[in-house]
Amino acid sequence: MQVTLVQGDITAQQVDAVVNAANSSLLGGGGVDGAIHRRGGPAILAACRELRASHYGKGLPTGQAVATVAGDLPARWVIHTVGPVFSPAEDRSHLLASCYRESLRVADELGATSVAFPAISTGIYRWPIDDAARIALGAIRSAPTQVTDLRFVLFTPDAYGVFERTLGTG
Ligand code: AR6
Repeated sequence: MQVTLVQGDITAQQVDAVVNAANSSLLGGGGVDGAIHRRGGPAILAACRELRASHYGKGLPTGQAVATVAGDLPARWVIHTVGPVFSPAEDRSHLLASCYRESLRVADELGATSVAFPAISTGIYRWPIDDAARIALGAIRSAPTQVTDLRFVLFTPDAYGVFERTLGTG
């Protein structure tokens, strides 16, 4: 598996699947989630509503992942995963690692071999970027997957720099 870092907007990535840093409702939000729904158009929200009406009546639990169509995005699928909200009082690292592992498991089920990830939980959910990069890279390295092209798409130069350093030292 080749791991690459990209600085930019995840919605522009030409990959089989882009991962969305969603919330349990699957019905949209800000950050990456807002950008994916805006650029991808209403087909994604319609697919999410169907998931809520069928398998995920109570929402998608934290640490799990599920796929939908990608609407107008260049990707074929969106893999929605729900990161944990950072807590200084409770170690939720296993849930953050689970987002990466479960997203790759869903990618394998789809037959997606190129996947773009955002830095899950590091925005609205406030996870410190250094720690999140360490957990993300550790999780994808140890995951059994058929994905051959894995990209982390970092929105800011700072986040890119942190992932670059962590990739170099990990
Ligand atoms: N492309 C790539 N990265 C981005 C983009 C983009 N277009 N936009 C933001 N980022 P966040 P979370 C970065 O907040 O912390 C939503 O409301 C951002 O700088 O998108 O997991 C959901 O519905 C940060 O580094 O996700 C949930 O309620 C990273 O992506 C909640 O936010 C993740 O930030 C999830 O919060």
